[in-house]
Amino acid sequence: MLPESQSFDRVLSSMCTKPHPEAVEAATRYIATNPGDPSTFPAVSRLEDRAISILGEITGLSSPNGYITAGGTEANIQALRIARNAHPVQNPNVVVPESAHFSFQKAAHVLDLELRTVPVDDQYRADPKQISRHTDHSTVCIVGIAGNTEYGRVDPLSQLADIAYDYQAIFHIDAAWGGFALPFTEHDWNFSDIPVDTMTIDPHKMGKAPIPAGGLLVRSEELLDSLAIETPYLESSSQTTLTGTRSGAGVAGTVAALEKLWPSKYRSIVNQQQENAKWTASALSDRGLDVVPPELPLVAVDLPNNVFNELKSSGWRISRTSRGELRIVFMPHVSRDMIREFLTDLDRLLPKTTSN
Ligand code: 0PR
Repeated sequence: MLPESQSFDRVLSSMCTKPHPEAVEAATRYIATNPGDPSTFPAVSRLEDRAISILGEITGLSSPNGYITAGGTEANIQALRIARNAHPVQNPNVVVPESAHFSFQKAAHVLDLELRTVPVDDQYRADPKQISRHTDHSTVCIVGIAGNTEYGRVDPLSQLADIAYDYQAIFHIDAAWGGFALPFTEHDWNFSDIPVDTMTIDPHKMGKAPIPAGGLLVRSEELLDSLAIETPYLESSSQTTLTGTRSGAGVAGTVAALEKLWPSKYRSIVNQQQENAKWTASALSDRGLDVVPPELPLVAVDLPNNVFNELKSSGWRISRTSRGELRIVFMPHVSRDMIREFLTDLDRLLPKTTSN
């Protein structure tokens, strides 16, 4: 017998969450299907079309192309592969803000691209001047982050798109985490707001689909087709995915979650978590702590090392930014009560540990 699986109790660091029960049921039902072989498994293949069509609605893309990936890492690798294929130049490079997720380092390794990592501004957003300074005619892709991993910040995306346009580079947006929150904000971030070519948006993060379910969306069929590899012994003639055999669980779980939650339930989850994030940020400031206030539902706060370690040993699942702040990601399972409990534990530690 395997031990009990873990619950999301006291989990403040994860960008995944408790999936919707109907999505779990759908994922279980389709677990043995393979959307990588659409002629043998047409039902799950139709579901994937449905998933991409709803993700198109969410991201303002009226004839969406793309597929359900294993996660944000695969989607980011594939986006850079599209960019490299679209611009066959010598020594191609990709320009990313330093806030970019480490999956871009993996992508650059796999694709043998030079990764130019550019300093962010004092608000942890990409700095268009710096991005422009690092871009040249061997740049095949500029990446903007719509909800970065450490601070939840949204880059100045239309300015980055302009730079990409000037250099005829692909503009990729990584909305892996932020993509399910941004439709309910004032930000310009999607395909209809700005000329973006490719986008990562992960149902297994804010979308409440079970893992593994990432999303790659591509503006044109030609760009997606640049990934096509012939599959001679399958009935379908080519594959654009990175993986071959894929579980239909990710696809079915995504469709079930999207049909259940888009748009009104996602809207209420996001509004509630924005409120929780604001409330928590001011509760932490009231305690004299240095807080990075939330733009999307994510708060970072400077804590003494020993306090962080004590919280960790008392069962809180927490993680740090590269600068050392504690990160709280307000995923749907993070309730106001959970935060109150966290603050109670924090209050027990703060006076004791900061006074010595
Ligand atoms: N892009 C962004 C903006 C991300 O935040 C992440 C993951 C990715 C891409 C890569 O996505 P996949 O992990 O789906 O390939 N960000 C979190 C991280 O690595 C993911 C995470 C999820 C972390 C659950 C912890 C956890 O328990 O930090």
